[in-house]
Amino acid sequence: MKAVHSPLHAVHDGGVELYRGALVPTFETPERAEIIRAALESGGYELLEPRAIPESRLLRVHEAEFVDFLRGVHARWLAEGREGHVIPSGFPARGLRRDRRPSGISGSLGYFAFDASSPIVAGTWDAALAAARCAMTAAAIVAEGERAAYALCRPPGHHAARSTYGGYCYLNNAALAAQYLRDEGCARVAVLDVDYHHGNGTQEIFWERDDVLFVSLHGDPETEYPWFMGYADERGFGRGEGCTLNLPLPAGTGWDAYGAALDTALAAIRRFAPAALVVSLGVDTFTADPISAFKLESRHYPLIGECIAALGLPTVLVQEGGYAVAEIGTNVVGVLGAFAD
Ligand code: 6XA
Ligand code: ZN
Repeated sequence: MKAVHSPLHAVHDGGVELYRGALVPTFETPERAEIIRAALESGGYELLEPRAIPESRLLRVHEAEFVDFLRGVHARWLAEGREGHVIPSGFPARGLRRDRRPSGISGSLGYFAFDASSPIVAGTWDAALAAARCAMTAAAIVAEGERAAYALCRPPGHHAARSTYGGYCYLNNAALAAQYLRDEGCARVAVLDVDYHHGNGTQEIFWERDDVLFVSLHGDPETEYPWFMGYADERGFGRGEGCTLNLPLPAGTGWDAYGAALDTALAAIRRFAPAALVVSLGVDTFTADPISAFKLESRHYPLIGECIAALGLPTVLVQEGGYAVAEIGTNVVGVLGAFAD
């Protein structure tokens, strides 16, 4: 099985994030991708660099002004004499105007970001673009006839929406892969998000569409990030009504309840009868994950892979979260094993 990986991920090192009231070293580190890469190498996966897919493909999913902002914001930050990480400090909450983008950099940051946990450094744009290209390259490989391909995306993507970033995510890699498959002729595509956190960005991007099904299993947003989306009553809108399925699960969820919810998710995908599948593959459902509260063990990841592979669909697997770095490689490769040649 082919695995797409770019060394450029390492030029994004967020450094610090605001977490539970403290400025702490970020959980989303370059080491994560290096450990997954090592596990792929020792597992015999064929590692490829991403193709030079044109940046115009990003605009199939993201707004042009958002892409321009992400590309230029760090240089602008420096040009204005600021130092350190680019982090927003104010947001257009209820009662404030969100119909106009302030011209100043602080207002622009609050306009495009939805949290303070996603720092932008000098290399962020290059790494985010490389990750998006990894996902679209994996989609291209599957569109060309491979049964499955894996994209080792870092930074991750599923929180990034059409024109907002947050949750360590800048460009939505999984949504770009799904759209790529659509554009290459797949009539319907399903996105299955098994990351611990709800993929609010992917949901927003496909919210009003009936050609892409979004199904997500995740920690209940009553207590878990991203808090403001991911509830069971969100089902899509307009033509997309019924094409979003959220399965929030309580803290402490172990394999029995998780496996049952996964069966529900897979049944919905079978009913949708897609031509291809994109998996937002987070392994922060692992019991030792430092920011999550499910209780899956390493032996459960091959079971997840087998259940998904049993759909028999051409499948693009896109890396999302997972912060228990000692086990991240084992858990990711555990899922991928079911798709290996
Ligand atoms: C804010 C980001 C927490 C969630 C990141 C993640 N502290 N999303 O793993 O899938
Ligand atoms: Zn996550």
